[in-house]
Order: sequence, then structure tokens, then C-alpha cells
Amino acid sequence: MSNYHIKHLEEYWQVYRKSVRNPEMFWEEIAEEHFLWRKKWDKVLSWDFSTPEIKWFEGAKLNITENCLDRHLATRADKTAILFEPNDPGEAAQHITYRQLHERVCRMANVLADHGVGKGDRVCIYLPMIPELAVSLLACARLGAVHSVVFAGFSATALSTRINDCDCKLVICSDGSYRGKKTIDLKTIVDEALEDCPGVGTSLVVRRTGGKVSMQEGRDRWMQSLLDAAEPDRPATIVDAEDPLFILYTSGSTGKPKGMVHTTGGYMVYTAYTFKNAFQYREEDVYWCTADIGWITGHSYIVYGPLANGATSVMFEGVPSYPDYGRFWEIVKKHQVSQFYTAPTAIRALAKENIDFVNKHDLSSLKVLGTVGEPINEEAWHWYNENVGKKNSPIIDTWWQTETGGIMISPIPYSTPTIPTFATLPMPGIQPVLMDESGQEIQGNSVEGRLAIKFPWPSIARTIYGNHERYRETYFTAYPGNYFTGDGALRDTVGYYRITGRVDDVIIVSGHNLGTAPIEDAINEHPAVAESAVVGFPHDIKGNALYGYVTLKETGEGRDPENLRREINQLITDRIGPIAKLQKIQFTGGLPKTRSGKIMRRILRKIASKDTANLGDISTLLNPEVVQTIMDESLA
Ligand code: 6R9
Repeated sequence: MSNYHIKHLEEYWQVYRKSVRNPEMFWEEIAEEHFLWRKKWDKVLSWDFSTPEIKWFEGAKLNITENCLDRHLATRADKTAILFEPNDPGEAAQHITYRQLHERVCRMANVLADHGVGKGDRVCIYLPMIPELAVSLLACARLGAVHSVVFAGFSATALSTRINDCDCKLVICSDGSYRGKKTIDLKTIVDEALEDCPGVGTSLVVRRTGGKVSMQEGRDRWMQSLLDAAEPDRPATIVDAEDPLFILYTSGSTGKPKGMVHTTGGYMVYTAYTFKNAFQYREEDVYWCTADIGWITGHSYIVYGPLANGATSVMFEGVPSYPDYGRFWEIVKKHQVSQFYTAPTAIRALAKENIDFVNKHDLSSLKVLGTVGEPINEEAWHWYNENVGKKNSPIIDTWWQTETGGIMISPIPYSTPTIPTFATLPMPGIQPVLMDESGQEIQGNSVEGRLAIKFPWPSIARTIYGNHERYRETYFTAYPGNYFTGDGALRDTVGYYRITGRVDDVIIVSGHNLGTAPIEDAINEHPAVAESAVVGFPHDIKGNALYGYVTLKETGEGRDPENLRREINQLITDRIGPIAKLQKIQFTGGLPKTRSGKIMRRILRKIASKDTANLGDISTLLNPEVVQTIMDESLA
């Protein structure tokens, strides 16, 4: 019997030890017992981290949509697969059953096939969080085509770059999208992008907002009439386990975005397994991840992981602040959500608002709270635990990356004890190591270093589309024989991991290595502080000094800035030591963030160093306008 579902800590350790002793046998058992394969593999794993080449379940044949849809039809055809909650709370939620989702996916696959999409072809998906987005991913997968989802908040340039990088010949988009009070005209952005994409012959347009759009003759077609006319069934195209399932772009620290390529069999096994265990998902649960499907979190933990387990997955179109700051909690109550998965940035934003927005909703359905995307600071962790979880729902701080495909380090709720700001223990099959600057593995506990992984897991990205050398160089050269994550981490006295942030965010002050996360934690403990970001800037004597950007809560506004600065530095001195005191503190209205909610310290670093001539591409930021404000304030 494989250990597909871990239920207590002792079992975790048993399973973990087994998974490390013989990873091939461990994953083979899980793959064998819990998935539908058209042909079994010839070999479980072959790998070489120097070339690098990684293959899982080589020779196996399958289609992931048979695992996410068809096989559930016998047992849970009428169960809700996707529970769509629209932007406007007045619009009815849609409960899409497994049977209905199967039909919608088949119809769309037929439409795509009619437009020449076949196995291996790349399809770009640029859609808001509406059911057609999930349907599009699965329709591509049904055909063995490779989807490349671009977050529908990205600009025309970002879109055309991504379309051209992987030669998409077809784009699925919508007329527009709703985000809170705003209606966004997406089709115009697509039109502008396609001017630079000669390879795209067709765009299929989903109607959402009903706004006026221009349809280019011969290229643009309305999706709905094609779906209505299509056959409601379509056999799945059987692919190899190592055939690509999707490409997803992630921004590199320099240069153009990297198209991470994920393949089919291993990705399916790993996302399904981690979904089941990290969220302790049970058949009757309603699960909600607030991410956008435009990010890896949405791919793995709104679509593939949940559906492979026959789960009910909530898809929310709107924003946490509309119609008011209680929207998340209203939805939890309305749909009786059991697992809730969000990002620290959302938690901090909601923690700034009146607590009544939380308290007026009954949240007793919640069993597990998750966070992902950035280190969660202590204050936000406690706020989440006390106000949302009522100290009754374990918080899983899940560390992972676009490149890893699935959750790598996370507590197993109700098994692993949780500690604020700690991602705690590796998932079964994951072998993390800490490296020092000379490239040696750091043994033992109570140590800090750079986080690498020394053995492959099934959902590791296999390459960067069109640039295998960049893949090798970025992830496999820093510590030969290991996958390098780019993150720093510490291992505490009992071996639990805490992620300290990207190593490019480590600042060396007078020879001391300082991670940004612990300093920001200390700052955020100040009752008037909403959020903060710390960067280094050149200093004659110390090499680098620390510069803190701080946003205040309403209660902090109007307070004497000099007093606040003193209090903040006192907190840092108390928590970390005087070495981490900030040389400069700038109070600001907002911090530059990526669309997935990560603070862009790269830009803040440049402003702090007065090196603003070349800020790099800021067009994909959530709030590019704050950059100018921060620059102006810093000069004031
Ligand atoms: C899933 C996702 C990956 C980077 C990663 C790290 C940061 C993600 C984290 C976390 C601390 C966590 N990160 N989860 N840092 N604690 N629980 O976010 O993928 O967008 O590729 O970002 O995000 O720095 O390296 P991606």
C-alpha cells in the first residue's frame, strides 16, 4: 500500500524516510495506485543534474484530463468540480459538475482541433478568472497541446513577447474582465499585442463583459457559437509522460522571462499527491485558492492538483476589497470553504482594515489555512491564525516555485507542529540541503545557508523553452549536482526550515549577512506599520547600509516621523541587534509589487542607491505608478 494520505507526524516520518531511501519505489507505488495510465512506464526515473536531464515515468502513456475528468464520471459525475464565484456578489455562483466540466472541455478541445491545434502545438491563454480559463487549460491538455497562460493583467508588450517566445499559433482571450468596480478592455490589449505576433492565425474570444470590441476578419472568432456547434465529446489524445503539458513564464532577475516547461506524468503525480497531503483534502471539502490561474499556484492548486483528486475547487473572479474588505470571508461562509490558500500580501492588506470585516462572517467551516509566495512575517501569521483561523486551523506556510511545479516544504496540517514564519519540513520525496558560500553542504541543525535540492522530484521543470543552456546555468551551476533555488533558508535546532528570502536580497553590512525577512518582521511588529521592505545601499565604511521603506496603517498617519523611526529601530535592535538598524527610513504610500504580490526589492534597491537611470522593465508591476512617487519622496 502506498502512503498516499499522511495522517499524523509519526506516519510523516515513516513515509519521509521511505521516500528518501528509495524515491523510485516511493513514487512508483503512488503513481501505480492513484492514477489512470494507458501504458505503464519502462523506467521510473533517469536523471543527471549536470546536463541537466530529468525523466520520470519514461515510456508511460496517459492523458492528464482522463485523470482530472473522465475517471471521476463513474463515481462523482454530479459533484461540483469548479465552483465559480463571480466578481459581482449579485451574480449567481456557478456549480460546474465533473460531468459538465468534462463536456465543456471536450467541446472546447473540438473547437481548438477544428482550428488546427494538435499535439505539441502551443496555445496562448489570456483570460480573466472565469470558468473558460480552467476549461481552456484542460482543452489544450485533452489534445496534447501545450498551454502557455499569460496573466490577464499583463501589458500588450509582455503578452506579445510571451506569444512569440514559444511560437503560439492561437490565442484564447476575452472581450474584457471585471476587477472590483473596474471593467478592463482585454481585447484591445490583445489586438495591440497581435500586431507584433505574425505567427498567430486565430484568436478565439470569450464574451464576458459584453463590451464593444473590434473583431478582425479572418482572425478573430467568438468562442461561444463555436462551442455550441461543437460535439460534446472527444477522446483524449494519449501522450508520453515526458511530453510537455505547459509552459509558464517566470521573470528572471535579468533579461527576458523564462518559459518554464513542465511535462505531464510527473507533474500530475506530484501536484495531486501534495494537494491531498498539504491541504488534508477530504471528499466532502470545499477548497479555495485565491491565486490567479495565470500563476503556477493556480495551475497546480486550482486546476490540476484538486481535479486529479476529484475535489471541489473554488474559482474567484474578483478582488478581496470588493464590494468591501469582507469579501473573502463572505465567500468562505457562503460556500462553506474548508481549505483557504492565499498570499502574505493579501493577508497584510486585509489586516490593515477594520477587524469587523472578518468578525461579521462565520468562518467555522475552515480547517486549513495556507500561504504562499513570499516569506510571511510574524505579525501577519498571528493575525491570520487568530482572526481567520480562531487558533483552530493550522497554517501551512508552503514554500515552492514556478520551477518546482508543486509544494516543496510545508507543514502537513494536523501532523506537523506549526511555527510562525517556518515552512517546517520537506514534503515526502524532497531532499533539501543548505549550502555555504564555498559550495559545501552545511550539515547539522541550527545552521543557515542557501537552499538547494539534491535529488529530483516528479514535478521539477525540465527546461526553459528554447534555451536549455540558460536552464542549466540558472539552476545547476551554483552547486554542481544540486538544483539551486535562489532562496536562503535556515534550519533550526530540530531541523525545521525557515525561508529567509531570495539570496539576491541578502545584504552584507560590515561583513554580516542579513536577510531581509527577519528585519522586515521586526519592523512590521510596530503597531503603526502596515508593510515594509528593506534593501541595501552602498556605504563607505560598512560596505552596505540598510534602507527601509515603510507603509503605515491609518493609525500611524499623522504621527511624528522621527519618533516612529526611533521606535522602529528600537524594535530591530531588540529583535535582531543594532547591526540590523536602518540607516534610512522612508515612509511611503505603497511598495512596488509584482502581479502575484511579491515586493520588487530590485527597484527599491536602485532607488536607495540613487541609480534610477535604468530601472529595468516595470511594466509588469501591479502598481508601476508608486515607483515615481517613491523616487520623488526619496529626493524630498
Ligand atoms: C509558488 C510561487 C517563487 C519564490 C521562491 C521564494 C518565494 C514562495 C514562499 C516563498 C518564503 C514561502 N516564496 N513561497 N518565500 N516562504 N512560503 O510563489 O512561485 O512565483 O515562482 O515564486 O517565491 O523566494 O523562490 P514563484
